[in-house]
Amino acid sequence: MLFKTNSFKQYYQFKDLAVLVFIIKDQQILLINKLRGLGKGKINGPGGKVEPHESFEQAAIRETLEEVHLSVTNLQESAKLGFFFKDGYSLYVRVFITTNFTGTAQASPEAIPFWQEIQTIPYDAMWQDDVLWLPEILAGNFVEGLFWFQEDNMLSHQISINP
Ligand code: 6OG
Repeated sequence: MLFKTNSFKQYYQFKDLAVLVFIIKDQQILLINKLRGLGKGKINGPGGKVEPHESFEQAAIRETLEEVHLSVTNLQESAKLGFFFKDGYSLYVRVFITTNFTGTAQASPEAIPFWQEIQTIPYDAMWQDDVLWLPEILAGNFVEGLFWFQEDNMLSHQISINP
């Protein structure tokens, strides 16, 4: 799949497409302990890969329901991120934020959800890129970013805020 970023004026090819969803309630954010897949053992938001013939938004709604049993609406697209791994894998991720949801967060085989104060997001337990863009989108900014990884280690990055 080819994607062009507004800010980097270049096309990039990605192996997989995925989504992340951050639900905000009062001054809290819904995070998960990821139990399987890429980033297993890390803290992240609900999300996962986009299936064929599904839009990014449909994937965001489906993954949030599957992983934490919450129905989300009014998703705001907040970031477009590209990840390139040394082993050749690459992933394009669209990130959504919402304050609109119904249900009570419940664990699934993929995730253990928990509400965290936004002021104390545990960045040390998350992917290394998160601290670079999550505070920006929580502040209402739109982010485009490209990140190069060797396994869990970020080697370099390019970020554009409100491109
Ligand atoms: P599944 O394996 O669950 O899809 N993901 C990342 N998230 C962040 N914040 N940083 C990264 O840096 C990530 N790499 C992948 C996107 C993978 C899920 O993991 C997220 C998807 O929600 C490298 O199907």
